[in-house]
Amino acid sequence: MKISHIHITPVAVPDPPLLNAAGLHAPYALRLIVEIVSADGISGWGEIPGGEATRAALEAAAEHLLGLDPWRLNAIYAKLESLARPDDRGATPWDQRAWVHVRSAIEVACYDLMGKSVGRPLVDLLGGAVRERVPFAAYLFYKYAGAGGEFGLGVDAEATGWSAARQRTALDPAGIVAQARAMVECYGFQSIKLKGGVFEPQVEVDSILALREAFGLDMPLRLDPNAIWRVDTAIAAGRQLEGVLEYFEDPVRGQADMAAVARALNIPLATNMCTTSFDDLPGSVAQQSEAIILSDHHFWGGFRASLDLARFCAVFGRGLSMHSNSHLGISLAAMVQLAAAVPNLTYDCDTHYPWQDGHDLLVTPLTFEDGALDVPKAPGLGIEVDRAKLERMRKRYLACGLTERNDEIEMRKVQPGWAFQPTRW
Ligand code: GKR
Ligand code: MG
Repeated sequence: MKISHIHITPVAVPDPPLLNAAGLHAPYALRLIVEIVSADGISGWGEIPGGEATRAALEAAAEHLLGLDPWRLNAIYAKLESLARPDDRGATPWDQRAWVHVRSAIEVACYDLMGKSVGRPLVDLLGGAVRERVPFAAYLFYKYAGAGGEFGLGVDAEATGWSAARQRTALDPAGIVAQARAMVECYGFQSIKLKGGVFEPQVEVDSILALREAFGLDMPLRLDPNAIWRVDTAIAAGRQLEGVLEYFEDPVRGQADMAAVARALNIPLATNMCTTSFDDLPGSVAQQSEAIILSDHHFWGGFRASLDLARFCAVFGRGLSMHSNSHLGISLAAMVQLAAAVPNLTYDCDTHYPWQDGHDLLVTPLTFEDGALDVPKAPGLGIEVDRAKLERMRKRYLACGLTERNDEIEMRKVQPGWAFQPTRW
C-alpha cells in the first residue's frame, strides 16, 4: 500500500464566547483536517487544532510522505522526526507545539486507512477493545451570551434545552449550575468539569460548592484554573474543596509548584499543562507533580505514543484521563477508539463537543447516551466525512479572517486593554 495524496483542509467551526485564563474564545474554533489517500483509493482522516503555523508544518511534512506505506509507521515517524523543528507548548491553556500535532494527524489518518483496508475498527489495530463504551464528562465554561460563529452574540429566544443554555450567559455560580443542569440533562454526563481561571478564585470555589449542592455527593467534580493561580492561592482554595473535588486540574504552573500544592492538599492533582511530553516524565517522577495525567493524542503524538503514556501511568502509579480542546467528530472518534484500547483509563474523558452543538462534518454525528459513546464498529475510525460540510467549513475558514487561536485579542474586544497573565491570582 502506498500514500498517493495528502489533502490538508483548514476549517472554522462556530464556537460560543467561552471564557478561560487566556481570555475569550473567538467566534470560530480552527481545526485542520487531513485526508491521506492510498494508491488504491482508500481515504484515512485525521484532525488536529488549527492555525497557520501547524498548517505550514503539516504541508512541509506531507510532501515527504508521498509514496510511503501507511502500514510502515516506524518509517513515517522517523521521517517526521527528521523534519521536526524545535517548538514550545507556550504559556496558554492549549498546547502550541506544531510537530507533535503533525505526527498525530498523520498517524491517525494512517490508522484509519489501515483499518479500512482490512475491514476492522481502528481499536483492533491498537490491541482490541477493553471497553465497549467510553464515558465523558460535562465540560462547563463561564461565558458571555451568544452562540458564536455567524450566529454572533445574540440569543435565539425560540431555543430550548441545551441549545438555549449553550447560548445563555453564565458568569456566576447560579449560571454555572443552570448550564450544568442543561448539559447533563441533554447528554447524560456523570461527572462535571468547570473551566476556571476566569474570576476571583473564591467565585470559582463557590461555583464548585454550588454544583456539589445541586448535584449531590455522587457527581464527581473537577476544577481547572489552567495554572493561573499562585501556590498560596491554590492551597487556600483547595482546602475548601478537599472532599469535594474528584481532582484539581492544573491549579498552578510548572511541576515544582504543582508538587508543592500536591503536598499541601488532600486532593489528587491532574495535568494537561505541566507534564505534556515524554521529556517531562523524569521530572514528573522526581517531583511527584501530579497524580493524574490527562492524555491527549493530539499533543502526545498519536495513538502509539498515548499507549506508551498509559504504560508509564500504570508503572508509576498515575491515574489517566483524556484532555480535549474545541473539536469535531474526527477527533472525537479518534479519542473513542483510543480510549477503548486503554486498560487503565481511570476517569471520564473531557470533551468540548457539546459546545459545537451539531456543527460537525460527519455524515452521522456520534451521539452520547448516558454521557458515553459506543465504540464505532465500522472499519477504521468508524465515521464518514461529509465532503459538502467539509467544504462549507473550509469556506468559513477563508471568510472568518482568523489564522491562529488568540483568546487575548478576543477578550480585548469586550474588555479593552485586557492582558493575559500567566499567573494572575
Ligand atoms: O478551550 O478554553 C479552552 C480550554 O482552556 C482549552 O484550551 C484547554 O486546553 O480544555 C483545555 C484544558 O483542559 O486545559
Ligand atoms: Mg486542563
